[in-house]
Amino acid sequence: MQKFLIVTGLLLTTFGALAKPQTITLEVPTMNCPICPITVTKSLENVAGVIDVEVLFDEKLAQVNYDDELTDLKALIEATTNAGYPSYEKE
Ligand SMILES: [Cu+2]
Repeated sequence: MQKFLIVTGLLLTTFGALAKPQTITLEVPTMNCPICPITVTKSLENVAGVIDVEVLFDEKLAQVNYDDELTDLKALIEATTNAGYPSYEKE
C-alpha cells in the first residue's frame, strides 16, 4: 500500500496536468474569535478551483478540498493571508 501511494505521488508530480481533487489542511493560528472562521472560509471559497472548505475553529485549522488543475497551495495561503489570516500547510 505504501509503495502504491509513493508511486501514485510520483505519477501525479510527473503528470501534473491530470486534475484530481486534493484535500489539504491549513493551520490558521491567528483565528481568535468565532467570526474569524467565516472570514477564512469566504476567502478560500473565493479562490477559483476550491470545491469545499471546512474550518475547525477550536483546532485553528482549515480543511480545503480543491481542484489542483485550477489552484494550488500557494494561492490558498495567499487568499487567507490577504484576508488577514496568514496560514501554512499543516505537517
Ligand atoms: Cu475573529
